Amino acid sequence: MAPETPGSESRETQETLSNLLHETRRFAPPADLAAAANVTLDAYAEAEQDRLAFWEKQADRLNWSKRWDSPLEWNAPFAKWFVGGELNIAYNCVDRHVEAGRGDKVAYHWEGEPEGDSRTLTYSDLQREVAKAANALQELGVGKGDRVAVYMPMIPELPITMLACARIGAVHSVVFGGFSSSALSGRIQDADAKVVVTADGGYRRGAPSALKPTVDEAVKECPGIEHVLVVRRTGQEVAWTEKDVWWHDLVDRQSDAHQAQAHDSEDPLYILYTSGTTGKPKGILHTTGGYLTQVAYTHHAVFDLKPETDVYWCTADIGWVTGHSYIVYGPLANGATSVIYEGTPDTPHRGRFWEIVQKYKVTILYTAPTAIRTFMKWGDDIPAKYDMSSLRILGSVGEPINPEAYVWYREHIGGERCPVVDTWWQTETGGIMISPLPGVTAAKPGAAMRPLPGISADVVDDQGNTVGNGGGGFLVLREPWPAMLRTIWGDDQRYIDTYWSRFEGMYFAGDGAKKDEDGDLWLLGRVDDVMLVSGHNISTTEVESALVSHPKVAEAAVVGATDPVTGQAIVSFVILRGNAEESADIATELRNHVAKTLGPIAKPRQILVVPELPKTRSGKIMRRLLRDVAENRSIGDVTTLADSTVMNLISEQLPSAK
Ligand code: 6R9
Repeated sequence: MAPETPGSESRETQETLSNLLHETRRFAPPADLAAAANVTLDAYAEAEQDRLAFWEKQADRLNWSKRWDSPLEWNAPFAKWFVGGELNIAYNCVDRHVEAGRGDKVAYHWEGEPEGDSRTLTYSDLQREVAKAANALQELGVGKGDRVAVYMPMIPELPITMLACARIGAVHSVVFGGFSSSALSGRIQDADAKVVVTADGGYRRGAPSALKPTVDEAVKECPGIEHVLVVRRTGQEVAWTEKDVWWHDLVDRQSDAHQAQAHDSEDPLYILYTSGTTGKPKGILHTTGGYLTQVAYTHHAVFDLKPETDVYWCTADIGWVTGHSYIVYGPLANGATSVIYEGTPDTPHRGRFWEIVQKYKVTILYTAPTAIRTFMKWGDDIPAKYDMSSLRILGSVGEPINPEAYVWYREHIGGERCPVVDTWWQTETGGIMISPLPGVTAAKPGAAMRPLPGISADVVDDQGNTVGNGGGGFLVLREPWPAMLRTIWGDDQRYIDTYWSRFEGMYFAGDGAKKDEDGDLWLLGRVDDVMLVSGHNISTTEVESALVSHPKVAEAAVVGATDPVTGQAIVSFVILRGNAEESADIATELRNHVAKTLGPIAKPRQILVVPELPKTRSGKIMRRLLRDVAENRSIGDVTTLADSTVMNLISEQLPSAK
């Protein structure tokens, strides 16, 4: 990390976040885990000494058809990693494990949402399926560099399609199965895709949910689409056009052998759109060699993956970057055995996740704070019914994890023995950047702790100066990293403007962060969400964490609403825990609790008890919509909400809560 300067001046600036939360709990790694850990303290020193040599060593985890000439070409802000190297990602994720005699090892335990509906795919199975799908895509005329849009439920054909694209050098663009036809057509048009792979539908909340009609709508707007390849998953009736072809008609008759070509280290692998709050979605472009290197290394390091014995489960949707990097590419590159679950955690009952952990003896679980808070709300007695003694490491991603949620996760899911790794990263970073190492770090609940070996992250003030310990400001990345986005698809200027213009020579992540007294990093939410109350910048995360630390609160979202006296005032939306009763003075109780925990400056002006919060499909709270409610505006664009009815529920609640 960059040298530190005293933080006192920078703490005064208006642009700098107030540092309110003090957390003193520490959880050291269990001794046996530390003793056998994949990565030890030495890795930091090694990477510090020679960052590029460190990443070259990690690139050697992969099988290269042609070795690179140089590790990095940095034409800021444009990077090329492992320049001149060639490899095939599908070969690295699948074939090489089969060739090494591990073909019978399970790659995926797939669990459908309907109970009893499951499939097991070994690495040999996956090799055959990917080869057939690659042959099928080629028969449809898909070649190297062509874009393939993917709009599918969480079924095995989804990773198979991604790997088939990677194998032939086609670029996949996976679009969340919950997005509307206009969101889908916009993404198809932006990437100029020529094929869409989809399914008739998928299962969600106990019922088949159609996908094909949405694709039909979207394709009408996309003349560039030549074929639509359709998996039969639910057996629903579907309309059919001359562009449509069934997966079972085309793929099943293909040869299960396919010769993989080597691709350049910088050939595009995929585009993934991030919605952002304004403007059109950004097509984040990832390439081949550097991306696979970093996701493989971080999956090995952060989850301490032992491929022979671990059963790893990342509960994310594959349509989110977390699924790309940590369900598909990282785990497969490492030869892991993973679980994929198609459905929702409460179908057919609220113990479904823990039933799956018990069934497959899952050892590593990677999920999101939003899910953890939901489980807290449902009650401790649910996970207590299952045998989860197989678990050894727990991960969190997607939002800052509130200390209370962290402690609950550790205790009620991890049996107080499993380290929790809070992993900070973004679609743009491609892989995990800041995280504890489970065998090394004495982790603090709520802190992402330190940049991983080989990564240089820092917190700067509004002038771009590094803040001292105890200071807050903006999270930046100082050096290029292997899995970094290469650009925004078709728009280099927007890439420069969005990420590389706020601070000279640094990548601006858009997140607020602080360094505590030990120099450990805490993420404080998107800077767009920061509230300015009586001249103090206050992070939404800290106030939400204070609310969640109250025994009656399961979830909280806070926003700043215009206020004649304080500039902005804090308005809180809370969901109560399953067993908590809504009493007349709950608002006073919670306001006082926040004042006691963080200080009077952070006391919310209003507390509104609501049944749900607006979230994206990856579980991030959409504070923008809550600001509309708090400021009595009509509610903005809700197209990326997981459940578009939520805003009605909240609005209905308002008069009584005020
Ligand atoms: C992987 C992913 C990125 C944004 C990021 C930040 C938030 C993700 C976090 C976290 C605090 C963590 N975020 N992980 N904030 N602690 N451990 O989520 O990618 O969907 O692109 O979102 O998510 O705000 O900037 P993406």
